[in-house]
Amino acid sequence: MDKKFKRTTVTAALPYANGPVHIGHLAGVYVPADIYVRYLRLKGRQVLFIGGSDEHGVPVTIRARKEGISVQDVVDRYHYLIKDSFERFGISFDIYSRTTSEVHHRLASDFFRKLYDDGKFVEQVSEQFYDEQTGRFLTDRNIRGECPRCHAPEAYGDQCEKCGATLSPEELINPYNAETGNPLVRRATKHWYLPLDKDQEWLEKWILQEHKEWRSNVYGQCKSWLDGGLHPRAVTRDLEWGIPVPVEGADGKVLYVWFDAPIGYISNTKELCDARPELGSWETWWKDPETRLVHFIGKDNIVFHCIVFPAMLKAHGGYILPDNVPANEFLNLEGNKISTSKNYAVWLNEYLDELPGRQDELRYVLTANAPETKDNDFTWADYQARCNNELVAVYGNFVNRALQLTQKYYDGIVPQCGELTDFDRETLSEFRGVKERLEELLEGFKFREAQKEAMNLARIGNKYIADSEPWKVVKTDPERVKTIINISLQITANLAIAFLPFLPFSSGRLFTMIGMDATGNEGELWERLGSTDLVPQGRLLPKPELLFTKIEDEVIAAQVAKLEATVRANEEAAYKAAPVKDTIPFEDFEKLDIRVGLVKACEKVRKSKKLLKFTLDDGSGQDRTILSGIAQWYEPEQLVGKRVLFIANLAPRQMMGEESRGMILSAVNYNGDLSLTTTMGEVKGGSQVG
Ligand code: B3M
Ligand code: ZN
Repeated sequence: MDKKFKRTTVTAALPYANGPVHIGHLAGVYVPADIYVRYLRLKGRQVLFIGGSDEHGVPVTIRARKEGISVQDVVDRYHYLIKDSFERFGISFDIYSRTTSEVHHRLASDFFRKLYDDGKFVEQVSEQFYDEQTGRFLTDRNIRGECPRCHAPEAYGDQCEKCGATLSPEELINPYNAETGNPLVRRATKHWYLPLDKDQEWLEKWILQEHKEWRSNVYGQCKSWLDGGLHPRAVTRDLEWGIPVPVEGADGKVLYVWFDAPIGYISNTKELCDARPELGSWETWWKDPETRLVHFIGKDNIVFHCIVFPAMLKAHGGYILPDNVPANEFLNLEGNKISTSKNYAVWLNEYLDELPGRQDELRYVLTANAPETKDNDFTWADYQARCNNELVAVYGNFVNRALQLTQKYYDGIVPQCGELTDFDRETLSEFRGVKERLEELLEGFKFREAQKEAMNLARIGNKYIADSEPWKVVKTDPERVKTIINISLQITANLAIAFLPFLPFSSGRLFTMIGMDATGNEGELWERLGSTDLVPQGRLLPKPELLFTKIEDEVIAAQVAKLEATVRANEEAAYKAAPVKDTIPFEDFEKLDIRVGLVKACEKVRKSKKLLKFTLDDGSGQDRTILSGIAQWYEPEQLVGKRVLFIANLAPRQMMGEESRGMILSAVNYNGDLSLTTTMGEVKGGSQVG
């Protein structure tokens, strides 16, 4: 870190309190932020780690309406659930507060008022869509209507999900309120705008010239925003839920959620420092140029943290600007986008209940697969593989051998280290530079690579003990074994230290198993990372336990099944029957001759995955052959003796060398599954259907 900074304020995006937090949140923001803060603390740096719930905005109001409860009830439920989840995952915030706090309402309101009094806003009256029945203005996402491009009936006010067109509500045909279905009218309303266009020049200099070191995905997104030219941005909304606009004549208007939320970082800092005066004043952490500000966010929040919030801070005056914004890309789940609204996620609270005590496993896998430079995918199969093949088979296996052999050969007492062989020296030399390598990666926000570096120590340890074969050598050269075990215990201690920022829970357990009380002196231990005299000879070690245990197949199968059930439920919920075809005269229907067929035989069709060949009794005395593409859904033998409905007077068709006389009728379910149609009662083959 640059010498000019004396302290660091680290913020992590404030998650919307409209649902639990999930693995995408952890991977994208909170595990990287926690690794970084834990590392800074190990280095003895002054750091504050600021978090909290984002409790305003549309998402929480949608959830409240959906559940028929108050918005306050929604945010109370999820604020505490999120806070608890973060605590249980060791996300070591110095404060995790919320934007419905008194402190925040006051500070955000004063912040807005200062910009207002200083004439930093542009006032604009514009026409917005208004629902006269509910008396509410609507935001883009709450407006639906016919897409002007593809005429899909339910395009959103900002985008058509069918053809992907980016829209504005004014373009929609017959716009209506997505919640109530009411038609909308246009009504004049006044809002206040942050004139970002006036910040274009200094933002270009500050970002594009002075922060070339920002991650390429962050720098690139800022550059494209700047190249596109900045425009004034509304900072107020016509909503009931939020922080009232502190200006006369602004009844019914609140601060735009993205205006108030980032200020939440500041108000949460104030709340913390007011409660803990030893931390100094909150201004020190937000206004002193010797404070470094780092924002951890997901890529969808880049513009707000690199352009809008800095513009607000600059307009207010006196604040520092972020020195770095290491935004991660997105984590997908089993190839699909994680979605709170579709309940498609691995929720942290459920993970903790269903896989108790496995916080470090998830922290490890999410860091190993972190979407640091591109979107990545979480699969339960990969989670199991990494846990079993890396944490258990490499890290856990090595430390277990070192500890178990200390028990077996020396009753748990650390043996003396004797003469070193070349192999010993070579192994220890690989440790020398580990601290520097780790620190360089951590300072550079390269947590994925840093964790790999720590895991490499375990690979070195595993190789050392496997190649030294103490269980063999003990028969011929017991003195040698003392050295092997002593060195293995030194490597074990180094692993506990190296993994401190990443896997705090298992490092804590491992310190206990090597008889080290690390509480409160982790910093000193970190400075000794790489040394080989961490575990003194003669120390009596407690009985060891396994550091990690295998993840069994059935645990993974249950998680995958849970996700599949969610996908099915979403498909079912989203299902809308296809529009009815054009009306036809009855005479057209009468041309169809639909009959009941009794299945006398049924078999697969060679070289076809889809077709089954039916032999039907159609009441004519002659067997009728019909081929039907339902082999994916039925085994032929289960259909013999069943009744099916078929169109008897279709022209015969050649299919896979067979003549098919007619069409068997199946229903196509919401998920594409085919289900044969049949009769309720026992009717004869050939009976007419009308
Ligand atoms: N709640 C958006 C999000 O959760 C927003 C972050 C605010 S950080 C000040 O992605
Ligand atoms: Zn469209």
